[in-house]
Amino acid sequence: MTRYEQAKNMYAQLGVDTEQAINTLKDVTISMHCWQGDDVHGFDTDDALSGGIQATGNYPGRANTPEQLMADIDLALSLIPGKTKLNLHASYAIFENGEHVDRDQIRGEHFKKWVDFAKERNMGIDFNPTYFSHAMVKDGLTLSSPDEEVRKFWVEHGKACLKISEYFANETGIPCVMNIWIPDGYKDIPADRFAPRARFKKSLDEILDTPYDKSKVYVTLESKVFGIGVESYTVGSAEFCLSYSIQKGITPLMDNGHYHPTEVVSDKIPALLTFFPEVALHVTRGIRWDSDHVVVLDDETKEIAQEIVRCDALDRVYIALDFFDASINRISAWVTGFRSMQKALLTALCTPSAALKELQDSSQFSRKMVMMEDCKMLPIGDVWAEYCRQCGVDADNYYDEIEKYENETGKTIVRICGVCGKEEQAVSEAELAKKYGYDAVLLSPGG
Ligand code: RNT
Ligand code: ZN
Repeated sequence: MTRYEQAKNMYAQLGVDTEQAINTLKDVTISMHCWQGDDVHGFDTDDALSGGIQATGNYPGRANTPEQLMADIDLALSLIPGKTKLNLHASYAIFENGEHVDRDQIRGEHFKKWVDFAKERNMGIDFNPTYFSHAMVKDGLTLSSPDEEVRKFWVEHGKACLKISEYFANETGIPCVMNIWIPDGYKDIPADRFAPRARFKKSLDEILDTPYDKSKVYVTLESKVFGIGVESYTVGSAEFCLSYSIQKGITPLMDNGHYHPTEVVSDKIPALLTFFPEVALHVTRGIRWDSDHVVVLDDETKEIAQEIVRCDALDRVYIALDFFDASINRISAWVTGFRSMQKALLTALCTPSAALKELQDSSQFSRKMVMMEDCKMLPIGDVWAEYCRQCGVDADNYYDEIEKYENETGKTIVRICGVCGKEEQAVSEAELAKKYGYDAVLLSPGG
């Protein structure tokens, strides 16, 4: 008997059908955030990342062009089992022939290359208006700004993004989840907490009252508790976003980096599913703050997956990942994050949930605890290996291939010898590239 066959029997004794679990997992779509590949830079402005979020680290190999980003995504996709969807930000518009329009004017055609890319790979596309890293973010405010010119600009951006989302859905034949997140807030104690929220509501109404095809575009609203530079107050708080979503009939999005450190999104999933037909997630890993570390197979990721599965809500939860670690190989970060989320889901699907629920309902709490702990020792790794085998990817060691690509593409290159052939002190990729007129700069591994 193979290891998988042995594992399958062990699970069967608990009433778990591993084949069914594997097949179910194959059908779960997880949305792939393009912004992990280039530290949330995008292609439409040279503005530094703003909005209270930060990508830290200077590992070489950041994608600088759409072509590089697409190639990087392709390698990641080849190492990720299961179904994915492309998750784009508006800032990843691709302008051609010298054309450039501002974010209030962008149209579907500026994303045609992404549509071609997605269609060739049978992927749907999710979308995000980009309310950060832009000159029209005035004093950190967008849709809640008291400056009508600013507020209107961003309302127009939201409307433009709804149209683009419709275009994605029409082109791919797959509905587009469009997520709205704004960074608006204040560093210090506000003198007025109400008016900014009233303006945010008005702006959202103006965007969403513009007709759009609700059968093709699913709008979600992401809340946040604080950001770097907006520590005292965020306009789009949890209560604001939940209340707005339920009133407007849109979907709330929970990013598990966006709550106080002892709050857990896993517990919030069943609470929201009681009231909302659908719930959306940004799965991430915050360390001490919303640090957006790569998702790994930790307790909360497992518990989030358990809740989705226990609630029988795989078709009611839109799962997207949201992290950006610039301190390690970015393709590896994607693959590890995706595999971790899938491992968590597989573990949940291989849990005898019906039996555990029965123990809870009959107040057999000691037995429930024993069974939960026993489940932790089950050979889930063998089921994972079988899932990977069936999906045509290796269960482990995927880093070798990434390293090979890293060496071949030359994006991760050697530190430039400048003029005299000596090693140059690396400042930043961009700075060196500018200095020497290269597209990408040569940095020594680890340098
Ligand atoms: C920021 C939010 C938001 C962004 C992306 C880039 O805190 O999590 O989702 O990370 O839109
Ligand atoms: Zn997020």
